[in-house]
Amino acid sequence: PDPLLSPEDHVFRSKLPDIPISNHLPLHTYCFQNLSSISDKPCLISGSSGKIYSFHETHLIAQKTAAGLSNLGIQKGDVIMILLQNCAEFVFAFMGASMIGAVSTTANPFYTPKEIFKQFKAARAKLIVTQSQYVDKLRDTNNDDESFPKIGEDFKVITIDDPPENCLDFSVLSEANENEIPQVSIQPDDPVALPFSSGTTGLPKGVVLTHKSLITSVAQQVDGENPNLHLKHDDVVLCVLPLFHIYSLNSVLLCSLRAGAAVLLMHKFEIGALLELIQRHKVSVAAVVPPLVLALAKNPVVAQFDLSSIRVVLSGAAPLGKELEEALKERIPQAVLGQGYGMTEAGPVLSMCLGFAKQPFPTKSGSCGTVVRNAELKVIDPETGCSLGHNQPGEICIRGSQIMKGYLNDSAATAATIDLEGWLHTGDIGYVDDDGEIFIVDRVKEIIKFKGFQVPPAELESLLVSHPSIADAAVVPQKDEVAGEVPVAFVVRSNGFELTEEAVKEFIAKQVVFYKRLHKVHFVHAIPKSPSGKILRKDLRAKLAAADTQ
Ligand code: 4UV
Repeated sequence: PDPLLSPEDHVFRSKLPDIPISNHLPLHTYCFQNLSSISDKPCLISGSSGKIYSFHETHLIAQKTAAGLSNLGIQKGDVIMILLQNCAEFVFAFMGASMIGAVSTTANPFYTPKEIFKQFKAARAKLIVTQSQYVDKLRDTNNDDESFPKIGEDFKVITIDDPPENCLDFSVLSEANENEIPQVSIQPDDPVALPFSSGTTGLPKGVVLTHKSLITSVAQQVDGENPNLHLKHDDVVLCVLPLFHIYSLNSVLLCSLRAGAAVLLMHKFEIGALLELIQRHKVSVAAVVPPLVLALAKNPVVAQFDLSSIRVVLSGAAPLGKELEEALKERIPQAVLGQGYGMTEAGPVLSMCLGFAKQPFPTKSGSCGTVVRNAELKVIDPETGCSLGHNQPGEICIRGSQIMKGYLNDSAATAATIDLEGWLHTGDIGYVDDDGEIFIVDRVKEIIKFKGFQVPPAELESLLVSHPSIADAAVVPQKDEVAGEVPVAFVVRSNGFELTEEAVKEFIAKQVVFYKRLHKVHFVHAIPKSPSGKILRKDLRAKLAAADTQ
């Protein structure tokens, strides 16, 4: 069949009309487009120090950082790695890089040296902005890899606090002369952000997000006469979710910058500090993940704080149970509580609750919102590829200018995710109800989500089979009350070896960030596989579910 001819497609659209989107601009120009009218308003608030940067200061320091990066040799198209907890410097580095046409790859500072360098190498980063406490990970002496790059020689390291040996202080960036920013011409299709995601299968890959994709995504959320996510100048938006993940980077930071709302930066989650900051700074919009909803809904300490300033709670990155949603509604009755549904590759937002709109629509609990405006969404039968109508579950696909350009240096993975008609296949199973609301019911892709963090099974499987006593292995998600899902392994021992569950768990724990650790190891005689050699994950998941109910 001709892939370009599919007149029968059932396509779902937003209830909001399409709007003109300024996605011909560079991202920083778009985000700071309204600067003159909000210049003195608070832009960034540091939760730990209380320091406030106005929009003018934020823009100026970003410009200085742009000049500083350029002084250090960073040019258009070069990649810098941001390895930071949430802080103002994260914003300066990201926006500064954008201003010179450079690209930011964001990584979790809790990653192990191995995980950091895998991403660093794949992204071909030239410089890392980090905290002094993480620099030891960047000079990992245990690594036997001869090609291991060296600080100062092969790449530069900048720390936002006292720089250790061979590292530079952040002031080389933030105190540079903003008049020395090189003139660069930035095209809409040029990359600006390079988060990593394993997508529907395999290992983490660089997701190329362009100026056009991010502007489109932000505009779909906060632009127009009736924005889908109505952020106001006097809003204080909670930024406790890590900025290295696209959810917080896009829907919290970039959307707030564009809309002129203040961002309250918290470098880590701690319930007491969080509640105290919400109360002190009168947080009005809170972007959260389901485990945070759980804490806010159930932790008794919440009752001691005044949360009456909150008017919007956005939950995303993992399924939110109806019961939990109802429980939080009782605690914060004045707030609109709803979900966003995102995927790194989708730019990331596919759908958002229309209860957040300036002129809100009624919405149902359990829904992930309605497809964003200026985009098309369809649900396809995973077997036939045919698009389905209302209330029929199938694979969710999205099309629009917001989706990624592709995976970095991986045209095969890109072609397997974005089809010839430009539809991005999410690997999520869901349906659209009669009111246009999206409900996610399952996932056909491999990914495991621990508290919204990605755990790619293929990564753990490749580590497992590198163990001399393991012949074969498969990793699948198991449902978990608090984390949503946890990774568990099925392992085939090599003949004649005594290998314990503890030994396997420890072997993995040493090599991965905390949320990728195995919660259980089941020893089996063989891993079920299809004739073509694919792990039958569904069978393994079913096995776990059956064991759970016994
Ligand atoms: O690639 P990723 O880690 O990306 C995300 C992004 C979530 C966002 C982003 C912006 C928002 O405004 C927002 O509300 C949420 O998580 O993982 C993508 C996969 O996570 C699952 C689903 O399987 C995606 O393909 N997921 C994301 N959001 C939801 C979800 C949700 N609301 N309900 C169920 N699953």
